Amino acid sequence: MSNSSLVIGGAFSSPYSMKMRAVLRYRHIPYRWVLRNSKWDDLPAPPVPVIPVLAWPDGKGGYRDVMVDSSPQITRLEKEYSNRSLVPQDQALAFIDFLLEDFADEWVTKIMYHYRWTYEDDIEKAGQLLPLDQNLQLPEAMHTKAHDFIIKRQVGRRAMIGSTDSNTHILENSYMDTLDILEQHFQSQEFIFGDRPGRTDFALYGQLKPLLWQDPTPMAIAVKRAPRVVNWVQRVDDLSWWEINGNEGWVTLEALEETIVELLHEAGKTYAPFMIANYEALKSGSDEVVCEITRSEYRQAPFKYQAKCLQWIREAFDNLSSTDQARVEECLSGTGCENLLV
Ligand SMILES: N[C@@H](CCC(=O)N[C@@H](CS)C(=O)NCC(=O)O)C(=O)O
Repeated sequence: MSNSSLVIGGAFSSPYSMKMRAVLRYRHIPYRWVLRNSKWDDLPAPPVPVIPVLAWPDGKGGYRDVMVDSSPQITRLEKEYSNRSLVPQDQALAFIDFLLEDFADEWVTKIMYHYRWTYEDDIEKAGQLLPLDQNLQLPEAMHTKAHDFIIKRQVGRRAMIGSTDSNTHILENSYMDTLDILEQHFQSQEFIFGDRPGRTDFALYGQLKPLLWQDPTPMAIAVKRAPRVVNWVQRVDDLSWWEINGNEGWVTLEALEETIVELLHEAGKTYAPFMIANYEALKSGSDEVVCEITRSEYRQAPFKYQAKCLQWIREAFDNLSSTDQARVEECLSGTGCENLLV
């Protein structure tokens, strides 16, 4: 076993694992892929038991450190490797990319979870496939047990993510709107911000891979409604072949495609009110987040990690120069995302 490269421990059906593996592939960073909890998994326990885990070798056959959470993982990789960067040099554009990355990670993930664990065909497919990541030779009786256990646990967590009967139309409408916007975008563009992928591309890919390329209910919708987006997901899975010239290839913020402005509006209608209400609920000690999304009431229990995400966004904005803050404000004005910054 080679212990000289980075190791990523994850699972095939995990959106964030796929996100990070696609980042490593595109960036030409050598890595070893390990299925978490399989016989190849030799990684120490991370601080929080989630995937993907990224582990740095210590040069003596062990690991120097391990970390979780895909956004900070990307940030650390940016510090350690300079080629094929995901972050534009224009700090204001980089901020917009960071914001939309978080929209994908924290909102689109609700849509992903909702479809996978609500409809029978999707539940059944996930229940059959997920246990096999750990062991292809799983004996049949254990496969059945794991299938039942995973389904029970994941369906039981639906409400925690926000996938309830009364929120269903909000999540599903947001899926359709996001597909329509992206389908239109890819009629003239390769990636979200021009001719090279950024953090938003990989975050969207992570959530859209299950939706458009794995789970039957949302996949059937996407093939009819947004075939270009399905094909784009297949591309982003492995962009090691995509040619990059230095720091070139990014759009300028002032010439952002109209479709990306629409995507910001989508985030401003859904993700932004949720993130703000979630933050406020935690601050006031309330046990429920209630907010209005597209004229409907959206409810779920508060989520600590997502309050941290909002804080990171506010810090990133505070760290911009006043010129760049003004450029970001101009870009976000009227989208609903500007409300995140106050
Ligand atoms: N914020 C993390 C999220 C990672 C995460 O939620 N991973 C899920 C699977 S995709 C997980 O490990 N959940 C633990 C569990 O289901 O018990 C990131 O950005 O990577």
